[in-house]
Amino acid sequence: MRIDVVSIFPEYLAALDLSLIGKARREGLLQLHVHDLRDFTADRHRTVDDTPYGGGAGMVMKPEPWALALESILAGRPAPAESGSRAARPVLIVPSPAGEVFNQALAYELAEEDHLVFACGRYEGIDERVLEWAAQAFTVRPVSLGDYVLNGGEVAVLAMVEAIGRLLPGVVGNPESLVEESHSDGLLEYPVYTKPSEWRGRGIPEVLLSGNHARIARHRRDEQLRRTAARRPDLIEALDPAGLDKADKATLEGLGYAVTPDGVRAVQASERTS
Ligand code: J9N
Repeated sequence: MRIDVVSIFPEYLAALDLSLIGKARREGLLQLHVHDLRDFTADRHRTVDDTPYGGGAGMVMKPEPWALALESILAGRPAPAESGSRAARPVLIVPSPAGEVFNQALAYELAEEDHLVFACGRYEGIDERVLEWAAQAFTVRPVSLGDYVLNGGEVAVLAMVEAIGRLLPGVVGNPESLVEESHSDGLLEYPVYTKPSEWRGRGIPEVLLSGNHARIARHRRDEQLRRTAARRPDLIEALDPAGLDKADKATLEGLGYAVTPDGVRAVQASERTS
């Protein structure tokens, strides 16, 4: 996969030289290129922003530097290999609190693409005409990291590139660690423990020392359900009942949920029998 990032703070993306993603780059599994938007300005002050038409707070990113930066990225794409073969459109991801919310499903979807381009806005945003114009050559996707406000897209890009990059073939050494983790089954992960078995007066659940793998699996599944009900009741209500076994249903009922073929719903305290 190739990823290009355009930013007025290219040094912000230096973290992508480190750890798993840095290793993937050095091994050629991921080609990542960071571009300074100011290199695509033509004035002495390398101006990237201006005041908003219609008034209002803050500054808006000017369109022309964005068009020149994106055109230079498009110009660097390899020509289609043979006549009649057309390369997939690159995807232009624009971090924005007004975008669709990034999640693991979107990470998997984007990990299938050949070419991602991230446009990091600052200030109050990028002139909307850039997104309209870019749709001629890119699939444009405004994406939010979550319902909170950042000063710019760079931190969102760090998170998204890490989430996507670790799904690329060969990046995570043991691919089994990708399937067992949080959110892949719609539940939060179970709590984990390591040595010593007693630490500062605190033990660990006895069952983990039993060697009984079926009981351990059941205990962990119940901990996932309990934790998810406590922290993310929205995920419990989104579960597909077809993916729940008898013991799951019993645990959920004990946690105050009713499980029917139609779904899982919270039972009002006043409706509960036991
Ligand atoms: N989720 C999210 C994105 C943002 C941005 S992108 C550019 C400025 C702010 N805030 N929150």
